[in-house]
Amino acid sequence: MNRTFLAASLAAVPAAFLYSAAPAFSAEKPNVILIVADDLGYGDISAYGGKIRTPNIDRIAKNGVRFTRGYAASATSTPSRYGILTGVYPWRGNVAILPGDSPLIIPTDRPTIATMFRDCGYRTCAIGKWHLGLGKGNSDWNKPIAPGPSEIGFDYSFIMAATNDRVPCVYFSNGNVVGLDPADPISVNYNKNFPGEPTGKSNPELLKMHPSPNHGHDGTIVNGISRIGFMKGGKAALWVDEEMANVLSGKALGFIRKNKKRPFFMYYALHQPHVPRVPNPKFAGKSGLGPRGDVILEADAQVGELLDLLEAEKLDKNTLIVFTSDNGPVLDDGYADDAVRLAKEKNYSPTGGLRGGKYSLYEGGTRVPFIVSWQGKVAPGVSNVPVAQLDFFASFAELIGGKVPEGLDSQNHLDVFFGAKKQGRENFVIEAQGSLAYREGDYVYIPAHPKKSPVAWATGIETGNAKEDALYKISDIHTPQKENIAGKNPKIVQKMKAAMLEATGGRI
Ligand code: NG6
Ligand code: CA
Repeated sequence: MNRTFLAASLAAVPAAFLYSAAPAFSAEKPNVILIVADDLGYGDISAYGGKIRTPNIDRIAKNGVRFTRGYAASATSTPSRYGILTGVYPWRGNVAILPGDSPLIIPTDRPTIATMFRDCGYRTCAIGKWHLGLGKGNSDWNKPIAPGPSEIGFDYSFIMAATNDRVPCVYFSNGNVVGLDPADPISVNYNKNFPGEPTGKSNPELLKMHPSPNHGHDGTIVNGISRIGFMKGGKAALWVDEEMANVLSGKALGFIRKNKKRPFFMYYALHQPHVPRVPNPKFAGKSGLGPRGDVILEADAQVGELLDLLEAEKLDKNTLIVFTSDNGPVLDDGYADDAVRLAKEKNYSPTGGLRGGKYSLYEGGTRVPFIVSWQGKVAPGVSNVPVAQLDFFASFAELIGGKVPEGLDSQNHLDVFFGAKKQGRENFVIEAQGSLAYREGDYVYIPAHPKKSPVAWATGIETGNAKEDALYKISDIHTPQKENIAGKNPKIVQKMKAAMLEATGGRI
């Protein structure tokens, strides 16, 4: 289908008039940069009213549509990212948080958002956090590891295998550990330590950042920080957390410089503010909110470097940028970095007042910063139409003339992403730690999950798993979800339950 876009000089005109819904045009091929932060909350950036100043992320918002009801598919990383890349609900395959030695969970014969872009003539890359598994299992980390990003559509990748709190703490470029000395091979084990290797548990005196009680994170020590899991060797290849932003930024900027003459798709998965939060000294102590706030400043500066390069290379008008987060925020996710105390002291809400957070079926789990900008094409503004990251696949396919395979859950809502339409997805199934909830219209229905924990272990976050069905109205921006209105509205509950069963094929 073809479309006509009008220029942003008409920015004063409401978005709905700027983007004509139906007319014919030939597919345009802007560069697309999809920035996905890690555990960044709705209230963590200033464009959303947060206290931490994020002028660069706000630059994207200033030029784009800022969604007040933008959703990740899941309240944790692996399933959320799986949804973005495959366009399929992660709960269909029971996708959950992966250890760092997991095999790739996306079948290589499955079309992904990256193969879709590549088939349309784009150069594609994945930079930063991966967390979708690598190799076939039982990997020899000292040899090229496949399948990985290259086998599911990314021409170039520079990634960490899982999370910054999990071994192996090394970067992988196109399937190879970067900077590996063959004389010092890497071994990884998620069950037991290697004899004689220090851990956070046995050698706390070696730590510069300590694990919180009752979380884990007391395995192998890398850069003075103990991680989840055990690894040995690869000393020359180990990452330095303080430098991670610079390293990833260098790779992202390098990719753009190299591919500026052709359309490119960049999946840019920032590592902040996931634990361990270790800012570059440039940002340490600058936010007043401890390391968690400092690394958000760092992430913002990283985004600034990207935007500056796009401007310098005159690519800014030809590049569609999405900024979002894989799931909601958490204060204590495993390290004693003072985030809880400082948030309390400064009355800081990383969810921006939304209930719950990471791991939660409440809004704080999946309702995240969600900005879409394309200068001159997308009329800047704020939209309260519900949108989902799951829909990037089908929507970008619509934009560039790409193929959407049969059977995806991803839907084309390009008009909504561009701020034009008032009607988006009819419904959306949310997942958190294997539990599901159902959103339709202004309501969210959280079925009773009586056997599951109401609190996400020592994070203290309410999961939304309760003994009874819950119904909440979520029409306003700062949805507190204080009152469960299920009891007063049995008919709506019944309707929502039936609709949910239909949407999930019988799963509740
Ligand atoms: C949890 C970890 C948490 C974090 C999370 C993954 C424990 C107790 N907690 O299992 O620290 O790593 O996994 O976060 O192990 S995510 O953003 O990648 O989903
Ligand atoms: Ca995350």
